[in-house]
Amino acid sequence: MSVIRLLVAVSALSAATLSHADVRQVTVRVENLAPSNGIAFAPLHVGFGNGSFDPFNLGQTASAPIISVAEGGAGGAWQSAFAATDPGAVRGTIGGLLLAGASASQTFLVNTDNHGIFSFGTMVVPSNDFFIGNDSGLRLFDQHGNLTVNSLTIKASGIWDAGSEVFDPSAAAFVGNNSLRTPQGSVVALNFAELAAFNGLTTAAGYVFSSNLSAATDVYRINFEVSAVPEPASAGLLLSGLLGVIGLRKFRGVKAD
Ligand SMILES: [Ca+2]
Ligand SMILES: [Ca+2]
Repeated sequence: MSVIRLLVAVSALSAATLSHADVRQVTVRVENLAPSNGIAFAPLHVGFGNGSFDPFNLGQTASAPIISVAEGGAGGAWQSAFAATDPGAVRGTIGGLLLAGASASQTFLVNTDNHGIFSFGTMVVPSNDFFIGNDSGLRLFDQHGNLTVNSLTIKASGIWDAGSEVFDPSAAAFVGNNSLRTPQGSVVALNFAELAAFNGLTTAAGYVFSSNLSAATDVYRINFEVSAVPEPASAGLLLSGLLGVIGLRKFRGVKAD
């Protein structure tokens, strides 16, 4: 390879590095704010997409993706439907079972230009089919790639009932046999009052449940923190390697072909 070709390669490398200007490192931190011995949350399913994935709507029958979140928390259909609708989305699942007072976090590389819309969902336990999630995608960045939303706090009044499984403590996750279910055939609605019907039951984590919720009780927080993407170490190494080759050829008097 000639020195000129090497220099062209170096220029291309610089251009590739510059094209990462719209990519941000986003750390998502989640926290269960509910009263102690109250509600817990399944791992949080998240995605940064283009806004095309919309798993549920208030007043409509719950889709299979949101049922997979609301009835058991596994969210497999939520993740696969997200991937099918928006193949370029960055998706993940944060934490494990999140008891009151607990937190968890995960970092994602997000292209703020075309995948800056945040979607989330997770099951509320104990319940048959309750969840938190956003009915509409949340745009996190402005046109310059700056974060415009630092945190989201969800109140008890923002807890959804998927309307897909009949209330039955013996079939409810965290207090009963989650593999049992009776279809409800209703629609997605806001509902936190039903959670009090689980009061006094012993949970899978060993505590006696007491919901202690009013509409204004904060139950969950999602924080976003952004940092610049570090220069890829591999690109730096490649660059110094190319420059090294140029130097070595000059030192050896290798003729440029
Ligand atoms: Ca929706
Ligand atoms: Ca229900």
